[in-house]
Amino acid sequence: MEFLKTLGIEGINPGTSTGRKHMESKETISSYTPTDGERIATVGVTSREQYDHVVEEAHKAFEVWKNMPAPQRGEIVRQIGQKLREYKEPLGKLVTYEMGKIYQEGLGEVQEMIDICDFAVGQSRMLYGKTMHSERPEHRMYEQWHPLGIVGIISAFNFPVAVWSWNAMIAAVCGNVMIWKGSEKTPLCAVAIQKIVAKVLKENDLPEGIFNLVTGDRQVGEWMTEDERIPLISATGSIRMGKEVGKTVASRLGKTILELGGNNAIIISENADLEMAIRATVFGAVGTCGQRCTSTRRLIIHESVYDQVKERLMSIYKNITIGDPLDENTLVGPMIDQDAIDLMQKALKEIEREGGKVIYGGEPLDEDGFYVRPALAEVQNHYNIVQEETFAPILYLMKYKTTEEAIEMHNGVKQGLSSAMFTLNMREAERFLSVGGSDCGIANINIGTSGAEIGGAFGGEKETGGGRESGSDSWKAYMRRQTNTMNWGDSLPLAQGIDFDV
Ligand code: UN1
Repeated sequence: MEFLKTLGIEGINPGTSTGRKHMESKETISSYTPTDGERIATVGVTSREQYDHVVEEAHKAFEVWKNMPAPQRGEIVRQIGQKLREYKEPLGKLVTYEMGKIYQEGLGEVQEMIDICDFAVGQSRMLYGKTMHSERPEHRMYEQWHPLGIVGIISAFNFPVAVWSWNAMIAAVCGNVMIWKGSEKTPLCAVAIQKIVAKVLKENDLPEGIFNLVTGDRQVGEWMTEDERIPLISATGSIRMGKEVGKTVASRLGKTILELGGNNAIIISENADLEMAIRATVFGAVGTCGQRCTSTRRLIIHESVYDQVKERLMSIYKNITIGDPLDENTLVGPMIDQDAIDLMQKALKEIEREGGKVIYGGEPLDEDGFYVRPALAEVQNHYNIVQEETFAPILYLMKYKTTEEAIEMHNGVKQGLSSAMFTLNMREAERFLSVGGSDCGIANINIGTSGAEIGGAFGGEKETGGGRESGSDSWKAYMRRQTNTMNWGDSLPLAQGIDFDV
């Protein structure tokens, strides 16, 4: 595997992955490739002692980093983006090999990192505060944004590198230092990124403690969420995990950015361009083997086009190439592991038990690796199983008659991440985007639910957690706002005209 060598992560990788070689770990976790279930390498698990060391190093690095002008921090991020461009292909391959998404998506994920670097470089000159007119004479009032300190980033296996970058690159230009806990299912991706970033820091004579990596399972995550030295935790993952993180961090009055599960739907209206709708649906439902938080899970189809859509989907699903994700002809790679397959199988049984019908696929393929045939099922929106996010390529088909009914079904779940409507009817489209329409953080017309660009704020409502990452003004969540009032006169007028003479 040439790309492992290029990235300097070939073979067994002892020691903790913080880049501090003198601290070797006793415990290790293994990285497996879902393509055939083989072990690729082992990575050291961060011990409590190492964790505390990392926090101290981060703290020291903050003193350096926060005092650098923001555009100079932007310059470091620019260099990281440049290195990611150089390593785009090997990194894309590693993402594919360790996580299982097809190579096109692996490359896309690295591109997403490059894009956020570019965005963050610009942002480093745009950490704007407002100026206000004071009610008092000879006073000036304005606000400034200061960094928070250490930002804890907990990311999931499905986007093993990009989610870190949306948080880390924005937080970095804001002046924060980072401690990243990647998924224990994709530790090598995190190590590869850490190495690239460490190189840039070294070339610039900056401490590696600006970007830190810790490795491990729940335990390491708990140290972070309980740690008062970390003012902000940004966590991506399941709703169950997010509720725990939210509770723990709230109990110490820390801040969180939560980006949790979705139960994303596409409404296909009778006014849709059906071919476009179907293409978007298939990419949304089977892309990343149904393991994106933005994956299309529910299809709400107008009754007049229901049969047509169902038949087209069945025929496309029959021809989807499933297999080695590094093979350019493959459209669907493996799921992450056996547990993921088991959960999918359980969900398929539940569908039938609740009265639904699996009309296509679902079965694991008889091969090494964790391959399944993506499934189509006819269901009712209120089924318990439909109300849940099953992190697998199962697409639920449902029928509607009126737009009201479609929107009600659409919003009738606990999650609120991404949503889409396919229609060429302007009234219907505007209605979907209006206050009475989709209740999600992302709402699209004539594009699917997944594959959001980094320029917009990414995240969702309800049990999706409410956090926003990436573009727009998401940077504000990584900073503390300070309101400043400056009296340049020689008297001391009080606000609200209060008279207080001493
Ligand atoms: C995720 O699955 O956690 O919109 C994020 C998308 C990607 C990000 C998905 N840009 O599908």
